[in-house]
Amino acid sequence: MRLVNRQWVLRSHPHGWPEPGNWELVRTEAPSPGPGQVLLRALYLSVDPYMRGRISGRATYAPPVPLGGVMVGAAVAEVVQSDDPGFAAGDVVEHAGFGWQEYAVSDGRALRKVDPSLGPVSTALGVLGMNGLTAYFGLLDVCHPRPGETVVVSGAAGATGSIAGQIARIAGCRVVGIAGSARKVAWLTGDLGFDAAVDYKAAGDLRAALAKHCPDGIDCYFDNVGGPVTDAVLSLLALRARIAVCGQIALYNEADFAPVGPRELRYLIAKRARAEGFLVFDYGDRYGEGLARLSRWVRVGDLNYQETVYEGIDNVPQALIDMMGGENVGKMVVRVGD
Ligand code: NAP
Ligand code: FER
Repeated sequence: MRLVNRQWVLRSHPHGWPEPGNWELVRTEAPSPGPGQVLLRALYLSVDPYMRGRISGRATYAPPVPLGGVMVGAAVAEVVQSDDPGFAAGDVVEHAGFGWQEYAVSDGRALRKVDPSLGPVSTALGVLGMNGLTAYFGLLDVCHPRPGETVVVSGAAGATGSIAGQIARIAGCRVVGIAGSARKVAWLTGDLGFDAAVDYKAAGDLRAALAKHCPDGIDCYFDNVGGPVTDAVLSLLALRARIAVCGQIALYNEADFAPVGPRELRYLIAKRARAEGFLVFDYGDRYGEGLARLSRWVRVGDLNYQETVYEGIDNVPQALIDMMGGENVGKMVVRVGD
């Protein structure tokens, strides 16, 4: 059986915003599984903001994708053939290191089995995967929200922010979201049960709009975006506020470096506030706990989610670019197989 494997390889490093032409779709022969290995066929590929760092040519927390190398990325995949007794043909798995391609071989240890009874299998890339876990640990472990406190989430209608805000609601907090369209704001205050939400693109004076919804100041800030949005939030912190620095997507496509550093740190002084960066991978030994609680909240209807699904391997680079441009509501994934 000779299977054709289409793969996206990196051809050039973007300067500023990426373009599809930074990658090339090549056809190769699918790999054969070795002893103990599993052959996988992609069902859904994930596009994530961290990918912008991996194509920059500079080392981040992980090595960069080399020119000519297959683009990194997580996938939900179906087991085609298995020489690992823990996996059988037909099993659905999540593989963080799958890459932007149709087929991959893997060691069983890199795979997480996906339970299709929990919801669409694509959720293993979002609410019941990396984004849900990021929201769970970032909010609960870094922000330590207490009932009655005011929690602000930026990037609130995205894969991570939409979950972080709902966990804050479940924790008994007053939740205010910041997102980039009227449709997103309506989703946050409707289905997701946020107490308020602000469209940062339409607000004009964002600080004033937020101040109206946060009369006692902001106790916790789950920051997905940085930039001018975060400037506005920092001026409204409450005493002993906690900030989880999850992401700074507003800065990722700035050519070379952000125009200025974290601008408004002066506001942390009088409020004795704490800002802390975190990586979800540091919580690897607690993923079981996180996934169990996230699954339960989804099952009982406490946690809502949405996905934006692009079709076909041809569209993976565009999906990444559109996600960074805010075209997604909830998690952006690309369906590449049935
Ligand atoms: P996402 O929120 O689903 O998608 C990105 C969103 O960012 C877009 O939909 C867009 O929504 C918003 N955005 C883009 N440019 C912006 C700007 N200039 N100002 C304000 N908002 C902007 O993506 P995600 O995967 O959940 O990631 C969200 C953040 O979490 C990213 O910063 C990512 O790097 C970070 N992250 C961190 C970890 C970790 O371990 N620390 C793990 C996962 C993700 P609008 O329409 O609202 O603009
Ligand atoms: C992310 C954004 C940035 C992320 C990791 C980083 C896992 C790390 C950046 C660096 O090392 O400079 O979404 O997710």
